[in-house]
Amino acid sequence: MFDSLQTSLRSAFKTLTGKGRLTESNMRDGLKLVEKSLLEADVSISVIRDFMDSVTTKALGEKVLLSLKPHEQLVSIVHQELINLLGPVDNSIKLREGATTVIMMCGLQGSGKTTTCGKLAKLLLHEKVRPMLVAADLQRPAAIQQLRVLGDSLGVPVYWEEGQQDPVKVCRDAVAKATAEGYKIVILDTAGRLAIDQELMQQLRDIDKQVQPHHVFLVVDGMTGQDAVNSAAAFHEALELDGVILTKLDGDARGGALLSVKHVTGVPIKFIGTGENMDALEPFNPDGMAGRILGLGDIVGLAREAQMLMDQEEQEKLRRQMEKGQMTLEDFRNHIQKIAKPGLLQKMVMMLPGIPAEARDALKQITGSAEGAKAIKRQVGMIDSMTPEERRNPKVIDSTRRQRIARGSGAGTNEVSELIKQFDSMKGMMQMMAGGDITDRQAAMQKMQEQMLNPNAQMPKNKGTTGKRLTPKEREKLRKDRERKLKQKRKEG
Ligand SMILES: Nc1nc2c(ncn2[C@@H]2O[C@H](COP(=O)(O)OP(=O)(O)OP(=O)(O)O)[C@@H](O)[C@H]2O)c(=O)[nH]1
Ligand SMILES: [Mg+2]
Repeated sequence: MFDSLQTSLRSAFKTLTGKGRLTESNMRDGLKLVEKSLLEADVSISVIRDFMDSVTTKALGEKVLLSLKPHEQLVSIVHQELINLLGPVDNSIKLREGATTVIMMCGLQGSGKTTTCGKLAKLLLHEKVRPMLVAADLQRPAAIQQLRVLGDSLGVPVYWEEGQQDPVKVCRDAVAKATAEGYKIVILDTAGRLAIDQELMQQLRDIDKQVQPHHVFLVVDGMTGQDAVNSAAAFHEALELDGVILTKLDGDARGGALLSVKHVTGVPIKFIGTGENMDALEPFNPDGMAGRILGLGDIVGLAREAQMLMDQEEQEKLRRQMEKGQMTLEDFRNHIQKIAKPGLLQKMVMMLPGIPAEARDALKQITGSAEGAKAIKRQVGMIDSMTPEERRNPKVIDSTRRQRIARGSGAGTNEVSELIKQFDSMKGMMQMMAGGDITDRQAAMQKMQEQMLNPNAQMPKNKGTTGKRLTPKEREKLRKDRERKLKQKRKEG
């Protein structure tokens, strides 16, 4: 996601690292590079101008110039401004109490409306809300069929009318039926056009007027940059949108549409589409997205992806096990099997903080490849060859047992040792993730990355519940040291 923007921003910040003392002039050089990165990402000029104004004012402030790590300060200023630019967002869908909520999807041809209807339906199912989909695209002969196939695969009913020419009537009838049958949500899949034309807008306005949807979401192809933003403005004028859904951010989208659309139209981004399959819709979260753009990671997004894999009960069980460091190889097997879903591991890797671009590419390859899936299968095979006792307590696995497990699963004995080692360090990290506050979790993340990048590295064993966390006293001392140095620096400067 936004690989080129990430790389160019990173090199902008890099110009400031290692500078002995920061002056207004070298900060301005760094800022120019930030501006260039945004231009290259096809962000709208007016957005860049406003964005750079506020970043510059803050970055040239005395506090930054005097700080010990100006480059980190600039990252943090840009981070905060990105969040301001993208947010705030409320990505809940307000359901009407005891009545049917109607959502209308609209957008240009091929932007991803139909696919997104399916993804949204899946998300709602996960929330235990059963929606009805409505085939209101009568423009393209195959459109109804496309939605019906999607609905079938999700187990969601699709409303359609054979031979009907009038999309307004289809929507009206569908909403009447859904209301009568007590559906909580109806999603209207409307037709797209190659470009905005009067006929399309009139059709959408007619649906809007006669059906009065409670939400109108515009689906925008995130790969299209500035054009997308211009069309969004036109849709907003005609329909008064309440949210944008940006799709195809998994590809080589440059980021222009994402960074411009809220600022230019004033309409918030509600969801983002990150793939072709039905799971690939995420509630939009400005903090997480700003973090991902800067390579700082998206902890919230990561946690959410993990949560989507399990139901509440499983989650609670896992949390308790993690907290107590009681996870067994059996649990480990169940979890890696779930993570082995195509594309999921890859997506999660992309949300991890602080991975350098080259390493990210390598990880993307591994996690997206058939090899990655095969490796997981082998691990599952080894665990399957263990006795219940061995799964509960891998410490009992001596060399005889190791040989038996290896024979049973067709793996090498060294692979069995490797698996146990990996499980041990993971258990420690999980314990940190479950028990600690945000700093602990970030530290655990960092460990996990090191482990991924260098699987042979020895992981620190986790002791007690807090891992290697500093005591409040130690932290206080560090803080005082920092302040003293800063004061000293000010005096010298
Ligand atoms: N990679 C990727 N592909 C997507 C995403 N969303 C949609 N697509 C693909 O984009 C293509 C068009 O999607 P549709 O959902 O048919 O688009 P539409 O807006 O309904 O198109 P029309 O009905 O013709 O106007 C399909 O091949 C989808 O699989 C996404 O988030 N990522
Ligand atoms: Mg469609």
